[in-house]
Amino acid sequence: MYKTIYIILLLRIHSTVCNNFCEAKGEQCNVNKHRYLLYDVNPPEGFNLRRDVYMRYAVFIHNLMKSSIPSLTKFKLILPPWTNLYHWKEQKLIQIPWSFFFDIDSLRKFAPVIEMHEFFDEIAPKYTKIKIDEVYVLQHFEDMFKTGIFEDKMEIQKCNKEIRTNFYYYNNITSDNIKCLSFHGHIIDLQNILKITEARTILFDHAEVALHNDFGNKIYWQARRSMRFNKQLQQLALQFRRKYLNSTDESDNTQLPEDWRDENHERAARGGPYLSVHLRQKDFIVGRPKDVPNLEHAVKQIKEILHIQGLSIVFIATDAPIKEYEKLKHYLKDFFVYRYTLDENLIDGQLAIIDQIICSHARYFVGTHESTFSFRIQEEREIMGFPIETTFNRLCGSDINSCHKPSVWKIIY
Ligand code: GFB
Repeated sequence: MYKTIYIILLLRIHSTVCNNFCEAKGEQCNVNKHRYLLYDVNPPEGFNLRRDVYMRYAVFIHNLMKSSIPSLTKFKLILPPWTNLYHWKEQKLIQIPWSFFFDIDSLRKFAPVIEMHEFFDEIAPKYTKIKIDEVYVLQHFEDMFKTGIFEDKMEIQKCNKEIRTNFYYYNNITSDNIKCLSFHGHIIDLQNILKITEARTILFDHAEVALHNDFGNKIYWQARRSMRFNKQLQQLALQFRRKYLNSTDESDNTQLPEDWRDENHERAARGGPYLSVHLRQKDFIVGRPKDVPNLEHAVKQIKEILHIQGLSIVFIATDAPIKEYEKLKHYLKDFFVYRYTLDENLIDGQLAIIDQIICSHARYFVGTHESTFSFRIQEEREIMGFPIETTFNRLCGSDINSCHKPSVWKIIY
């Protein structure tokens, strides 16, 4: 009896909040209406850091779904389209959906995410303009860097820099309500904003400013495991492995269940009989010679690893220009050297993913110091269950023969 009254009371309170919200907007009220969380990242950031920012917001939304506050459980996360990435050759590529790279159904098994075009369909099927209800441009507290005293807090302040007023390179996505939010802390603190607003669409720009809440724990790894690659890219990588690298999931013991939620934590992956190398060059070779090798020094290290591991096939993933790769191949002429170049119809980001998939299936992997591209390969290998010592390896910088190994980020179930 008391229970029934309590539930009715709760429903009443909820419906009043909802009515206020809908009426204020001049819309017909619908208690089931979704709310939308959008985010975007500092434009120069690369693909693999953006993947990390996605995970922060996916975990955030995943946790909101468990909230006891009904209005917080209505959020969907909008996947920000990929535009003009700094490292992509085709600089005019704009608004590429996530499905080009990832398996969206798999992402949805972790968090309620939708593509931007689905958001358009849901929120404004009849309109040509979208005005985001509230935009918060995250920025660092300038005084914290001056004083060196860092504490978790957030505050609406004057904008430190010029801000964007239309979003995702769409002229028709704007807002009349943009504020700069100085922020230091973890992403969970953003809940405080969502709790006090009834806005239906909220965008956090420069979303990378908010830090992980759950870095490296079970939830983090669930989000990471849900980031399965687009099936077509997986297939292309598999064909290449079969054709050139004598590698299949059956022989390598790298089969994963169809659904990431059925994965287990057995460490039994063997990998294909090849060494994979992620050799990050371009901006890395200029800025970090002590940590990133030039070609000659990379070759010396690759030969040593091939010798120690008893392997004769090497797969190279690199952003080096083709001429540099040809040089490297020449230096390694006593071995079988491969690079993925088969499909000219793929865009840079897709080629990069195929490189990552092939690297992740090798018997032994060596990457580049502090490259997020290499980190993501290490994570794939953790998911497949490779022995630690075949994964967390890096090339040493030019003329340095021995260097610290990368930190080991073990998977948690
Ligand atoms: O992925 P990413 O953020 O890794 O940026 P880092 C590097 C981009 O370069 C990739 C291309 O997304 C690819 O487009 N790329 C790098 C590669 N290595 C390869 C490769 O082996 N194969 C292919 N196909 N493409 C960060 C940048 O780079 O480094 C930041 O994101 C910043 O903006 C920082 O510059 C210093 O972590 O390596």
